[in-house]
Amino acid sequence: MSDPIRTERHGDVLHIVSDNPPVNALGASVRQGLERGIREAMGDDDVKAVVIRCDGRTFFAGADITEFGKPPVGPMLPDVCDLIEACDKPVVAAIHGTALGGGCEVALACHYRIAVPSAKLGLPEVKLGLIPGAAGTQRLPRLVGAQAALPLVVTGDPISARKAQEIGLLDAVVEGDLAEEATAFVRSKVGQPLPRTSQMNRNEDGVRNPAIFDDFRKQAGRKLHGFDAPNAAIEAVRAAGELPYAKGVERERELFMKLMMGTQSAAMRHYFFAERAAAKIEGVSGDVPLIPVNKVGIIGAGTMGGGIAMNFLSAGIPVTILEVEQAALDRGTGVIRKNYEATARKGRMTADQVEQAMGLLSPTLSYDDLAGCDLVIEAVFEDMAIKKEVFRRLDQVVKDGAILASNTSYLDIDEIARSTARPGYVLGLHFFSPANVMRLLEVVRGAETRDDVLATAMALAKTIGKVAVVSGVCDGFIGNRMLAKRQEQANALLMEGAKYWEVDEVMLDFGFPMGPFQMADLAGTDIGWHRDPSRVESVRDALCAAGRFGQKAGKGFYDYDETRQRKPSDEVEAIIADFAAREGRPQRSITADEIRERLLYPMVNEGALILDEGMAQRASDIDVVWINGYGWPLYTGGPMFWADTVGLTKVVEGLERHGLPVSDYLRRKAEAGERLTR
Ligand code: 3H9
Repeated sequence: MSDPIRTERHGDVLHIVSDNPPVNALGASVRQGLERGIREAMGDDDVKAVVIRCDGRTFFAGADITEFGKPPVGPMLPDVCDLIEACDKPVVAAIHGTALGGGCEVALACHYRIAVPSAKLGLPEVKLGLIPGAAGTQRLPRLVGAQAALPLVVTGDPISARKAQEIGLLDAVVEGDLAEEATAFVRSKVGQPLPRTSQMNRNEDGVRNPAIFDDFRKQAGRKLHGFDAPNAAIEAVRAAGELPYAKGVERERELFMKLMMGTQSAAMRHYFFAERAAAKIEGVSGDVPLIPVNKVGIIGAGTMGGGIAMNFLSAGIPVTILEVEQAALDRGTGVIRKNYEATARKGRMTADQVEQAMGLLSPTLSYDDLAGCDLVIEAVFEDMAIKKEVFRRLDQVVKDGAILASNTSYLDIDEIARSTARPGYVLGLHFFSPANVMRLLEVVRGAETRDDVLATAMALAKTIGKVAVVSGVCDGFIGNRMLAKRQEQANALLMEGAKYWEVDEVMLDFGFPMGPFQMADLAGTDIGWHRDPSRVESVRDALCAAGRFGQKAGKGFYDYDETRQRKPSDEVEAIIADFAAREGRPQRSITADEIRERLLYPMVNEGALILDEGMAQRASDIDVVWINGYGWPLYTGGPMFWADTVGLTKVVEGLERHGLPVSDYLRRKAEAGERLTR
């Protein structure tokens, strides 16, 4: 492997330049090169100042995550940072792209930092279940104050160059050629006292006013719930005020190492690579030519169709939306506008941007207006006969070579495709509700779906900010197929004596944002209901017959008050008791452990089946689906990674103990002592 670090002389200024694609991660050879470069500068009297910069698309985007968990190779990043800071000649970091994590810490160790206007700076380690580990939590507060450091370290969200300059993280934002600007900048500092971040004292704000830490914790509230790293991050920033620098660094190290050894960080690092792996399609090369998508058609302006449309409008792609009646069309477009206006009121969009997005929307009642679309997504009622009819019509009017997609959440895409003369151009695009908000997109690959069609869908997903996962054609695809197994057990538990709020509570404790019965209330208990109140064959039928349609009706499994606070309902308890008695099931008290195992282990088993059948490309794809589509807690890594941390033997034993099926695939993996994920 060639050396990723080179040095260049620009007169009396030494440039240390990294070229380590794709993101200039700070792997061992980069750290070695940085050390060599600084030593070269220190040992050469002709060098008066130093610039550290990167080739390629970005400044150092962080430590090399692939090295984590492997035997360390020196020099370590904290030592490299200390060496940079100790340099007796001014050193400036010249930043473009993203200076993240270890990259931001290298910049903090430099005496000065300048950046181009488009640059972003951040300490995203918490997103990997960590805190900055190269003195970032100690240097940053000393440079910008604890108050300004907290959001950066605790939320991990990067900030713009302008904002960084405002808080004092950047010394300058420069418009011209970055290398030249940096040379001139650092040359102007020769002979001046060197500002060393570790010796600064703006962190005293946290000592004068220690309430800022608790206030911040309160403010961040639920978002941090269950995650270890953000609390450790707050503690580290606090330590920066309370302890001398060297002691603070020790404290950071302790916290960092504890997190690094824990399962949360392992899970979140797994997720980081899982999300990126999901974008890759097995058997399809990365350079298959994509089909340009400049205009999208959407059939159905209901909640789903409208939400889907917003994704494209927000990305600047024109949308033609079709309904059968003018009233429904007006209602649908009205809701889209209302949603955008609500976003604008929250300050996340300007009034101009609202008009721009709405200007790209063409409502229509005529299929003929879809003729020129490159992609049409159908979001009509979940009924095979209706879908087939829609696809037959689309096939007739939409130009050749255009993609036809269904947003079905469980119907057979192959059967839908066969109703057209272009099955190769048909696939499923399963959005999750609310479709303008939820990040997950299941891209369903039919038996005949062409490679370029699939690759186009995956690329388009990225353009509209979705995390896409490829699924094969099976009932419920990846997500809903596994959800059905959880629901089956949730319902069975009620019949055996578990209370529905206990079941929900166990899932909340596990880290889900809501339990299965809260979810039923949110979605509406009447989804798919036969609408005959005299036909009561299930608890769900009984709820609907009693007008308990869920949150929208103010009552479902729970009773809701005006603030949507939920309370268990006596009426529902009586309904459930009645059904349990009818089934003749003996009632018993059921432990939280049993509830958790019976809800989650069957999902793992179903995931294993999905893998065995090739319906998911890899175990980590299943984790991506559940984390983004159903609120599975990120810090457990998703169902497949979680099962690996529990131990597959234990999962199999649990399934057997509860009399539940075990797939051959899961049993084989358990017996071989293997994992589901890598
Ligand atoms: C850290 O710094 C800890 C220190 O405090 C401790 C020091 C002691 N390492 O995302 P993309 C790969 S923790 C290794 O698709 P984009 C990525 O897997 C780190 N590999 O591009 C992918 O590979 P592939 C803190 C990495 O343009 C390829 O690069 N830093 C790393 O959409 C392209 O990535 C972070 O957490 C890495 N650090 O986004 C930043 N980063 O092509 C993590 C990326 O084989 N990175 N790869 O699938 C990011 O947020 C985004 O990658 C970035 C670019 C915004 C930079």
